[in-house]
Amino acid sequence: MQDRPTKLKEYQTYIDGKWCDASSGKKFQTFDPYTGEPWALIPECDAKDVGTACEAAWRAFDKGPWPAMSQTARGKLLRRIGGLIEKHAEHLAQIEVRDNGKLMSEMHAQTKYLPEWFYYYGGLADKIQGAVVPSDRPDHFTYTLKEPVGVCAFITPWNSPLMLVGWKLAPALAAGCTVIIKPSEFTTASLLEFMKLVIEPAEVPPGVINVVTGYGAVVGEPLVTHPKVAKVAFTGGTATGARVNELAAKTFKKVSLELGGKSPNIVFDDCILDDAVSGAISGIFAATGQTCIAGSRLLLQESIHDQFVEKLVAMAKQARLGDPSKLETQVGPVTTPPQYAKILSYIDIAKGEGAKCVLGGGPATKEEGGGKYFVKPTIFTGVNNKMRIAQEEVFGPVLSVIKFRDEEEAVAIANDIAYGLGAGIWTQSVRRATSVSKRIRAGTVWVNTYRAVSFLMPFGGYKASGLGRENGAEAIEGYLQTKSVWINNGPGGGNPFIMKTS
Ligand code: TXE
Repeated sequence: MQDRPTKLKEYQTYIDGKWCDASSGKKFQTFDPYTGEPWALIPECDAKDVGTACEAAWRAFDKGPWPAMSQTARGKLLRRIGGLIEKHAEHLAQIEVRDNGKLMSEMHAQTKYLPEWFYYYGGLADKIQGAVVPSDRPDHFTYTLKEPVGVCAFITPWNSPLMLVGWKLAPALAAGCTVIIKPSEFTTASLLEFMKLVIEPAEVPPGVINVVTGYGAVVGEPLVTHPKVAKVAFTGGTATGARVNELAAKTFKKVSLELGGKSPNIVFDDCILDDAVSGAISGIFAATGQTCIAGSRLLLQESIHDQFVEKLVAMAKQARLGDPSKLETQVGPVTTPPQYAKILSYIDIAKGEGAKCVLGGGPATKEEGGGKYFVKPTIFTGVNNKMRIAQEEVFGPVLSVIKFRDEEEAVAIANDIAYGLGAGIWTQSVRRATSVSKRIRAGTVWVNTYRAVSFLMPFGGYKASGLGRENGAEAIEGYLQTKSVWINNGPGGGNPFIMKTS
């Protein structure tokens, strides 16, 4: 078990290559969701600190070592960052667990995998190139340049704090952007440790990566509206994403949004049943259901419904709740008090709507392995797709089971939702796998697996689940803009009052 000291650790934030307090001198507490106790103090920044960070990021983008650095040197720097994350993966995972209550087994896997993003985008840094474009007029030479968009603001959530920063940071640095990161007020510490253990020793020039810590609207809104910010990359809830998009539009910023989901996990009667049961569990109870890709709507073909539910309940009942820092724990606490209240309120809503609770259905007691913010793995059957429990994101360990007759009905139910982030399909038929994957309106479809992500595969949402893509070569495009250059090697002249066409 990790050591849990009682004295509060004091953090500073990192702006323009220097460690500093908030300009107001204020600090706020961050909590360990397992014990419910505060464990660290974080600077409470405001619009003034945002202004300082934006100016620093702009200076670093405009002059100094960063824009002068070759793409190859940037690639090497990214690989150095990757190496330092590997070195400190264990420690970073421990901080994540203390701050967000996710399982050590999961957070360690995440911090060990995170270097791959920096190796991959480090490798791509000097493959970013424009093109020589054929010209339709004699004497003209035309080409394009791929240039960084400029200063980027990242606003990130509490569910996978470092990983979701890494998904943005690696392609942005590879593209040559500078960055300001506003982490969630619930889970700031791992990013500050990352700055100390990784970014400083990697010798990233001052102003290239800045952190402004603090509350959502107080720090987030001045960041999203600051004139020096050219792009906002946001991961969080759909309502906040809409607000960010609206604010950013006023100054024509580029925006990428990775928002919520209500993903269908569809089980056909020709699947390998035990694999699908395990896939359904991983879809909703892993990470205590606090993932945007949670398979929170389990669509079961009616011919296997009863048998499947029986196996599912039997397996979910075995889940070991407890201290997230212990490797044997399978379900940990909910990360934030508002999230805990939200999950419990949705359990009440589901009961009120007439769904049948066949497992869990409330807080987990100490005897059941729970603690302050624990919700029992909960399964509702008899859900129809019109109910709120089927349509709205709970972001917790609450599964809605919906019956379907055939492929046609499964696709109709899967798509009858505002979201479109992920979907699972369990079948042994290649025809069904390819055809249903094509018809589902979601950014990712997993067949006979669930929750797989990689630096190589684009990730993002259809519909209300977001805009743009993270990961894969495509993500770099979000941090670049194209410049067209025309060079006239011939005589000037011609009619100056008309557009120059060929
Ligand atoms: O997220 P918020 P919350 C979903 C999930 C959850 C709900 C609310 O359903 O129950 O969102 O969670 C910053 N201007 N997801 O309230 O508010 C905030 O400080 C600028 C899905 O925790 O979206 C934090 O850094 N920024 C999700 C970030 O936005 C603002 C992950 C996300 O917080 C702001 C988390 C404002 N006005 C929640 N208000 C996913 N896609 O994985 C807040 N923020």
